[in-house]
Amino acid sequence: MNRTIFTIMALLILSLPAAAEFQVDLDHMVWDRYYDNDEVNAVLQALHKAHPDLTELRSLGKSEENRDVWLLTINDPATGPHQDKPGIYVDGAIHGNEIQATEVCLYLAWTLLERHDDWTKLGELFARTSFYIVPTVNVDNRSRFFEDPSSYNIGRSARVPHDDDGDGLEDEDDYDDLDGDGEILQMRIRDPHGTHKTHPDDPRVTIRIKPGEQAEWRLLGMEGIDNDHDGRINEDTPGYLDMNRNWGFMWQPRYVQGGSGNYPFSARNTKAVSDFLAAQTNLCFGFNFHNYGGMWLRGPGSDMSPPIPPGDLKVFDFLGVEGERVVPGYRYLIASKDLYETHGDFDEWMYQCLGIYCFVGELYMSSQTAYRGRGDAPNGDDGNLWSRRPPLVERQKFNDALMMGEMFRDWRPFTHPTYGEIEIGGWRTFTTRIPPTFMMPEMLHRNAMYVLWTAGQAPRLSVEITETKDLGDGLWRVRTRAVNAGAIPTLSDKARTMSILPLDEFRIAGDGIEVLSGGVLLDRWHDVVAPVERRPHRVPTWTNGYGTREVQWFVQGTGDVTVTYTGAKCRAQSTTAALIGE
Ligand SMILES: [Ca+2]
Ligand SMILES: [Ca+2]
Ligand SMILES: [Ca+2]
Ligand SMILES: [Ca+2]
Ligand SMILES: [Zn+2]
Repeated sequence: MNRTIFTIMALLILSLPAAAEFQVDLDHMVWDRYYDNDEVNAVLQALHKAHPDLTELRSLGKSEENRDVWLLTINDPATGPHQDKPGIYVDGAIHGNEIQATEVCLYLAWTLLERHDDWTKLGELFARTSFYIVPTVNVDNRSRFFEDPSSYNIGRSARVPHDDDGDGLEDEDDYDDLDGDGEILQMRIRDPHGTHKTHPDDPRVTIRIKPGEQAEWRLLGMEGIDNDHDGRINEDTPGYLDMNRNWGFMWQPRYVQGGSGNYPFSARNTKAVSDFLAAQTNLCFGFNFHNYGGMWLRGPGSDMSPPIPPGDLKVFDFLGVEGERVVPGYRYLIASKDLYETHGDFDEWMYQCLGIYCFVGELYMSSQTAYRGRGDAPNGDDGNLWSRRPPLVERQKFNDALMMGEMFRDWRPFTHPTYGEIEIGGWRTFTTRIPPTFMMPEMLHRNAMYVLWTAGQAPRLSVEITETKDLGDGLWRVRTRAVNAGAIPTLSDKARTMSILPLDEFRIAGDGIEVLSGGVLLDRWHDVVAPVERRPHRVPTWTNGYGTREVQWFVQGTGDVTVTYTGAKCRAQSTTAALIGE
């Protein structure tokens, strides 16, 4: 290269203004936008830096493409170590294209850390609860959603290479941004013998013809060419492993459950997250945020799964109904019965293997893009009325009135190497499964507040000694009671009946006493006790949501006695009384 030209070019490059660095300002966070992976990480770092005592930020592991899967632990150590308190786990974007799930996690973390000093009740909740937040499980595809030409339907899977079409090559025929507009949109071709026609009320809308009608178009799928010249287009896109079919309960091979992977936890991210969760025995509730439908989903996810015990159903139902209130429009549903059957889901594994209650939160309802006045019927039948999605003509009216038409890319001609003269257009990347940004703040707030409401239902025990009865000759009857002020039991029925975790313990201790017998007090009026056989100073038990647990001991001696209740998912509680003879 000519030296002068090189110098001029170097000067030109140097004189260009640097790309605006993203600066996190925690005091003025903006929530009507989407944060890409680098920005999410910057917010996490900023939260950690601003609250080093209240947070731990650590990578659970590296993804297929070597990105960190970050866990932000939020806990006030002044009120105890995080593992000694009931824990709430929240994650997002296990499907990489479901980007707003990450934003809910981020908003939750920000609310907890930035507002617990301002809101008294949040401060109380903050003091007694630990939060574990993994904003992005599928970091690879959520990153690529922003970086690569994309579509709301592209990027669900983990980027584990896979030969989808069995031609010996992996991931060889991806989508292509043919017109270079940075998005992967629809292709259509004019064809009188095709399947679709233009909607009479809106020329942008292409609808399926009814039998006997004259066709005008044939849809050709998403933008792409036959990259490997095998006669098919977009037949082997990167991936495919669905991280939400890769968990180790009722996992099924690919011929039963598409996308399940070669074996459970074969995706690096699911393995990393599961290792953390299995060791975190204080967790009492999990949220797994996805992006479509407006639902709080619980298991069973599959007809093969065992039924949920009645006690746990009560807990799910109580919490789920409240979830419908906090986020209006959401429905509390059973995944396998009300939606469809799946195998190897995250929430199923959480509940069935770890005994931790879990909801899938399906954020955003496209019914929110309806455009109707009082008494208006749905506008423009597109044959899609079974769903809650407004008809396409109506969505276009919403698009025009509220989004200046920016949600849809109008059809534009393109010369395709295989198809010839075609058109490219359609609903743009940040639409359809993703809400318009002006709807974000309310969506984030309502969903985060529901997580906090649920956290407020975590086991919260108090213990009291209800009786110290002097029976003479240094013999005492001591009765004690634990009261759970939360709706969530100290152990789920699943965890307890399947012995997933040891039972909680009520203990009595005192320097001057010998414990003769002890057991759960079943009926205090008729003295019905279920005595423990060995080591009577410790009575294994649990306490139901909004429930009580009473325990009785006979002890010999005098002096102070202390009763203590300990359990994996509740803060230890104790109280003391003096046994002093007459
Ligand atoms: Ca292939
Ligand atoms: Ca394009
Ligand atoms: Ca091909
Ligand atoms: Ca191929
Ligand atoms: Zn999903």
